[in-house]
Amino acid sequence: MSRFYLTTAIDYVNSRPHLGTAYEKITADVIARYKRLSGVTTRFLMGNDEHSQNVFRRARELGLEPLEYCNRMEQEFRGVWQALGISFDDFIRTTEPRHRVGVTWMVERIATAGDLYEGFYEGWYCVSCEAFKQEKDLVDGNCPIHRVRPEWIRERNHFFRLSKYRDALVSLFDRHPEFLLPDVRRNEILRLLEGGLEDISISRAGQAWGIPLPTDPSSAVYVWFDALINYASAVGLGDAHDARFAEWWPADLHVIGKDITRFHTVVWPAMLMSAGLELPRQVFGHGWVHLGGQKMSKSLGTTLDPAEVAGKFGADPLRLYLVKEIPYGQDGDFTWERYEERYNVDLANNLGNLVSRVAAMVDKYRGGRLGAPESSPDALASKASETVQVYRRAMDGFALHEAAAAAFRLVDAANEFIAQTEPWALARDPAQAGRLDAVLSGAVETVRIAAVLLLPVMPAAAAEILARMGENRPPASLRLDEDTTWRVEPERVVSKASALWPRAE
Ligand code: ME8
Repeated sequence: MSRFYLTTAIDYVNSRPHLGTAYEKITADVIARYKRLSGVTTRFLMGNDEHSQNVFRRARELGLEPLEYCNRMEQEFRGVWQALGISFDDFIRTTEPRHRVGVTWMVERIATAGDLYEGFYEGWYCVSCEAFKQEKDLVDGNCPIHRVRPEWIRERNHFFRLSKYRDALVSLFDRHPEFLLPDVRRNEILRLLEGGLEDISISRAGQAWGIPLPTDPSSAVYVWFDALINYASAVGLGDAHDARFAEWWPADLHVIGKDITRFHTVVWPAMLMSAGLELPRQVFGHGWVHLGGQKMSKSLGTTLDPAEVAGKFGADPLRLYLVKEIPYGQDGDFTWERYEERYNVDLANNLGNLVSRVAAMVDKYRGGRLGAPESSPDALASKASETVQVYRRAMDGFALHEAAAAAFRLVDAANEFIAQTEPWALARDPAQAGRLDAVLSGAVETVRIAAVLLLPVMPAAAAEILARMGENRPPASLRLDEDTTWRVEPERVVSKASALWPRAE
């Protein structure tokens, strides 16, 4: 049986989720829901990255123990993810014992492989990136991402022999061009590999907030080395590797932001190679969501609260906007004006209006019940089947925006069909009763198929539309193949209800 193990980056908890971090979880959720709809047994992991110095400092600012602070933040994060309809199956925190077991096991294995050595580190460190910086990376002496001056660090550290894995990584990228998508990200990493790799420090001396390095407990494991292991520790990496590890490792897909592709496609595979574990099959590095053209970042204070945005029209309109308006893999922009405009066009005028019109006509002309029509509108039926194919290809190639757009083209086709067939005119002529049945059934069927296609993107709204169109099976039991095939039902009960998306003025 096919299975799919999908993960997102785990978030630093020094502040609440923002629209950019939410974008990542929403797009990964669309992929997870699409896989489940396709009948693939899916495991979707998310979590929190807690051993960061910024987290420690934030807790102290608030006068809290770091763990107590992280416990509170877990609730904040879970609350936002729930409000956005994110359907993760597991949520890992790096302070959990299961993660510590995995990190300890992995560091010991890497040490046994001869890939750890002691050395002296001196250089710049940006706490917001949690990354060492070279002089050439800085702009006017500042971290170019966070625009703050990095700290100068001089300490005894433990190093990982990353340089040893350069050729193996080059060969990985050669053999598996699909390992890192989209291609722009792949090309960046290939250029980096061409320049050669330096070993990296994987410990921080004398740091209490973190997982003790098993080979030198006075040091903590460097937060990135710690964090990457979450993907494996969540499924039972450790001394005995519980049964879930055999079932779920390697991961099929890591969804991450473009700023952290180097960690996921250079450092992480090298760590796994050193430990003798299988590599993840694919990494997708999505782009940035900007806010009115500005980079969104916690440390710059230019963020937007996703729960607040979802509070305006609901979570599904926000999900649709982020998925459909931003080509997946590229950067995109959010402004309230554009958001409202797209809401009115796609939802109030287009899909929402279609659902209301179709239900109102079935109610008015047929008392809410449709029998089996004598014929089906062939052009509409073939438009539906062609849309399903386009949608599948797009989803399978991670062109989530194209998949959403395809579903909306089917909505357009249904609106045009109604405009052309004029059911209100057919209703005036008793001789056209059979034709009216066919037109109404065809419209309902098209709306039903569009709603199945929209389940991954707009789960709550699509479920509501399906219920209104008389689909009484639970959405989780629907399957892409069977349930997007054109159907002629012996009877459909269609319900009229209030407008799904009132126009925003
Ligand atoms: O990087 N638009 O955590 P994080 C889109 N803990 N994506 C964005 C974004 C934006 N404006 N801002 C951030 C970390 N992201 C580490 C990850 S994984 C083993 C450890 C993305 O809270 C960012 O690229 O800073 C990352 O994938 C995720 O949000 C979490 O960012």
